[in-house]
Amino acid sequence: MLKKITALSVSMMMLLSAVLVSCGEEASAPPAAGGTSAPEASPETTAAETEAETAPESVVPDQDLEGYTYVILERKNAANIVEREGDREEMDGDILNDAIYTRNRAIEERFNAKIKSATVDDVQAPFTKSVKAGDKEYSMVFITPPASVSDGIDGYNMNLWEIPGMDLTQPWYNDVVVNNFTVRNKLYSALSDMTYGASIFACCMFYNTNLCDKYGIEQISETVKKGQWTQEKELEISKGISSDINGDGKMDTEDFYGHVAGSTHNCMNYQYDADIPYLKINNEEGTYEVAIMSERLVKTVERINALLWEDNRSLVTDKHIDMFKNGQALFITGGYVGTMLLLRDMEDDFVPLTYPKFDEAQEKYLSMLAGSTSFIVIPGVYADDPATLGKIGTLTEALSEYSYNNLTPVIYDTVIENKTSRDYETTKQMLDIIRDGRMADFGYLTDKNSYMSVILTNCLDKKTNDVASMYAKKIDKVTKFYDKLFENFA
Ligand SMILES: [Ca+2]
Repeated sequence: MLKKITALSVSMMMLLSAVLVSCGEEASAPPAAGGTSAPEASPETTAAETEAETAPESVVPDQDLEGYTYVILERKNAANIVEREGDREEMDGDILNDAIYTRNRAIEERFNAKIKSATVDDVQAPFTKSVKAGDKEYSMVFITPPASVSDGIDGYNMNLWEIPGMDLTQPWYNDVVVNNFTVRNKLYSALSDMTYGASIFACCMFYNTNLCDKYGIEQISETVKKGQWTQEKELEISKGISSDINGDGKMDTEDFYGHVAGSTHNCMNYQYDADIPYLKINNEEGTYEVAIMSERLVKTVERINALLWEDNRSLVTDKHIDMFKNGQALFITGGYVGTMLLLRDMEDDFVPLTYPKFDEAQEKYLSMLAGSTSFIVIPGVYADDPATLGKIGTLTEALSEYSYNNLTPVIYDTVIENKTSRDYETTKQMLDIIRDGRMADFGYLTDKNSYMSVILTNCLDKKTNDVASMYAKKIDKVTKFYDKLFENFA
């Protein structure tokens, strides 16, 4: 059923004037996917019942938490697009605001608890300060993925496997993050549906559906559904459609392209979404292997170099958004799901698109999460306080479950607003695929010194396919760094 949403949150409106923040510009991370496909409606649930008031039956047992106040420390906003994911104090008619408000009040009532959010410009300093002081002022912290990992290693976070009431195998926790970030049975942060940015910040591309019709190309959404959306497919489609539309003999921002990007860094998703992890980790042993150097990487570098620099397929320019909106490119890279809000006044129709697979044999489409995503962290001050920890675990679980069932569908409606019904269905299908493929790469998130994680970008900048020498230059530094890091996980 097509749902028309008219309310638009203030934060979403801000995005319209915001600069497109690319996936990766902020060094972020990508969580993984899997456990987070769209909720399945139970048989007795009708479309009308997907409103926030009617959660499906909960797997979390009701409890009396004796008025416990659950305080979430979080950023005021992320990338000018996501704000106050933890709590909203009143209903204001905005669908997202009201969904968060309704969620929290419903959980408060069920568990006899209070849910509040403490917002700051930067979470890191107040978080570590409170842990050092032994203060129990925060129950939960929303923090960027890289910070969450290093805070864990530095001893500031609880091991999430040891929280009573939390079941990390539930679908409201992203299973790729749970699996890839658990080292020696310790997991210091996770991605939960509690943070709606987890849906907004999944990296994706977009394509112009009118241009497919114009050039006689199959709608890319169909190609995706058939499992045939691959790097080579994009190369093939982009080749030959670029043209010097003003006829001045040079190719620039006045002309037409297969693909536009804001920077080479925007293209990093081609690497991770082609299932080329940086590290392979043995969770039990706590050991690792640098896995990035592979035939897959070499091929990907060759192909994306060709996409960017050969046959005028692409233009890399800071005018990429305007050009795409103006119908001057079939594909645009460098955005995430929330970028749809930036594009909504575009005249042509557009649809979000997962990045291509390496080849058709790749098991599933992947979507790296942008660094503006928040992971959840529980402060390490509760280690000797199992009673409070149990309350925190219960509320975290209940909030995550409720969000998975009732908040996530609302987020889609917010970004899909104003679509025609034809595009609404296609867009929703593509968003489901993107959501289902969300992933984070442990090496990408933790690599602070070597920039091995962005080896594709480095090759694109230098317009070289010589991945091997790039790798050779960095591998010693990388090994030294990770030997130490994994030692510290002990
Ligand atoms: Ca020209």
